[in-house]
Amino acid sequence: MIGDGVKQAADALRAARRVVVLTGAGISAESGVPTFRGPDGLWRTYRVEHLATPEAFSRDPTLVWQWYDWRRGLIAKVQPNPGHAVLARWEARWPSFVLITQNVDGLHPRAGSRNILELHGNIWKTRCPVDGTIRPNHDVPLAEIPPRCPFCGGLVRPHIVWFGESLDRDTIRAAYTASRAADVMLVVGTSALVYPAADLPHAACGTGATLIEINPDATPLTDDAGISIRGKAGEILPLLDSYLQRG
Ligand code: BV8
Repeated sequence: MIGDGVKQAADALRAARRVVVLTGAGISAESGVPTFRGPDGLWRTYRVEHLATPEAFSRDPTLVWQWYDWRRGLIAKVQPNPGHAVLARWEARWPSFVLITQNVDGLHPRAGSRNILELHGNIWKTRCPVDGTIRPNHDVPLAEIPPRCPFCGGLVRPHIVWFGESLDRDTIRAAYTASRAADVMLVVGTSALVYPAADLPHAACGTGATLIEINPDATPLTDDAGISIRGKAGEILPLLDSYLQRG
């Protein structure tokens, strides 16, 4: 029963001092941002190897930037949902609270979260491959496709981690440190298929954290989750928050 899971989760969170949350595309689904592997997911329509790899970008930077420009246009029209808002409020609730997200949509910072580890980058930033400069870019649509570095004139890329690329070392290290120190790890809206992000819950469990999963579907993490709540983030997180408020 959802109610029992939510009550159990509230009890575990109330007793915790160090809380880590790992989010995936599912937390943005109720805002209207398509997920990747769901029935209407992006990877159903597009071939990931044609768009989200460094090889795709060097082969056809215009096509890759057209895809990101389309996604940016879509994300610019949506708002964070109640699930994002709860996680933003929770930042001040525990002595240690770290939000780790796989999402590149920027909806967590827009909802007010500040202490965020963006494992896969951010669709609202570009990076110059020549000098590595990362710049915010919120133009919708993009002023030029493909966009160029204002400094060196070279092609800039999305500041996003593509398949086959390593994550930022400091970011993934901080994510593992937070996961290993956690009393509770809440995993919300991820299919838990992409590594190394999908390894973080195992790292948390390995050092004794209670794992709570919120997802309408089962995932490879479900069997390891001490508490698994079958539901939507935008509904379950506010419900969980109300249980926590009751004390
Ligand atoms: C790396 C950027 C070192 C693009 C992304 C074999 C085994 C293990 C690993 C590998 C392997 N072969 C290759 C690898 C490594 C590879 C990998 O993990 N591949 C997987 C697919 C097998 N990983 C990498 O390449 C990473 N780098 O490992 O470097 C290296 C180097 C070379 C070779 C090997 C290793 C880089 C990974 C980052 C890739 N970039 N995106 C872009 O976004 O534009 S990943 C992509 O998937 C997304 O960014 C997203 O962040 C990520 C995870 O997806 P989810 O967020 O989970 O979304 P999904 O749609 O899958 O699921 C949504 C979930 O929400 C579902 O469960 C659904 O039920 C649920 N849901 C739906 N509605 C709701 C909901 N939940 C709650 N509420 C709702 N309302």
